[in-house]
Amino acid sequence: MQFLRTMFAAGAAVASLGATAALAQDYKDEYRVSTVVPAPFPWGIAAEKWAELTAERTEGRINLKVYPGVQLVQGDQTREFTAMRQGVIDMAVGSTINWSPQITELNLFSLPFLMPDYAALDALTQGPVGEKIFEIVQAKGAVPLAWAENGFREVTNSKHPIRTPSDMEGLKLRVVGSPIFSDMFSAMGANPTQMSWADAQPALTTGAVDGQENPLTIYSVLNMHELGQSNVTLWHYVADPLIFAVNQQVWDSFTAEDQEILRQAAVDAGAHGIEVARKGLTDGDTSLIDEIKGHGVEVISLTEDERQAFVDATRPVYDTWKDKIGADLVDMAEESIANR
Ligand code: X2X
Repeated sequence: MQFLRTMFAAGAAVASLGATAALAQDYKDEYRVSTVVPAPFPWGIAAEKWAELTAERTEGRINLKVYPGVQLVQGDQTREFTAMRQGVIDMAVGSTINWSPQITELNLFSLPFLMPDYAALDALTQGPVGEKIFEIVQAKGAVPLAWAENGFREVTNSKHPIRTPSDMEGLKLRVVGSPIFSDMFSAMGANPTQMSWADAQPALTTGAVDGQENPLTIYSVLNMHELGQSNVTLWHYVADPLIFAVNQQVWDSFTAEDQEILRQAAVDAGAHGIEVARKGLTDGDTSLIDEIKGHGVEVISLTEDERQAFVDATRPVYDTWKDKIGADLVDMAEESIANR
């Protein structure tokens, strides 16, 4: 019996080798990895680390090259996922926000005030919700491997401090090209304008918009205080994790051994990226916030009541989008967060 079992296992192994027929010599010279921002933003650092670890561990068999600025889709970050699925892009380290036009469920992370802290974010990405999200991404045609982080998105502007929804009135704010963001800022009384990241930077420089929302790491690397963004409100309303993913055919072209190396390299690069993304913002280390304050920027932390006013103002958007995302998934997320 043992002999038969061994024979069967050997047969299956040979059959599966024949089926995939992935041979390292068929590999491309370079695999193109899309990101929105380059190093030294934590996002770009995560992608570069993935490339570095992959090259090292495959002894150069797999060579990733990072293309920041979503240049492979002419800067249109909302087309990144489609381009990866179609093979225009081999791989990406992409924001859940930017892939949400194709994968509605990714709007989960953009539900206003769903995640109160980093433990809540981790409870989602590292728990059953994260697994479910990866199944959904896989079903949409790309192979998800690991998580990294853009971060909690804070609102900044050049006009005045924001403490209440009424402070939002009339502010012209750049938002990402994902409909839930327009809905949220309209609900708060602001004047949101959808723009790609490529267009956002000149719009901030010329004052065509009054403000924007992005993680503080983005604010800091770009020196947004020099662009007149002198008011920062820490409200932690949403956070966008990043997903490392690979086009399905590209993935299938790798040997099982190399697939595993690529996956583990993404996990390790993601862990590094998350550490960098949280530096100066967590564990009693407020050095990044202090650095921003040091430029004369007014940095406001909301009281519990002030925060609640924003929660209330955006609740109708939460409810509408809960249905669009799928109430079951949102329920699962709320439960994971409650039990974190
Ligand atoms: O466009 C943005 O604000 C950015 C850079 O954060 C994303 O790509 C989601």
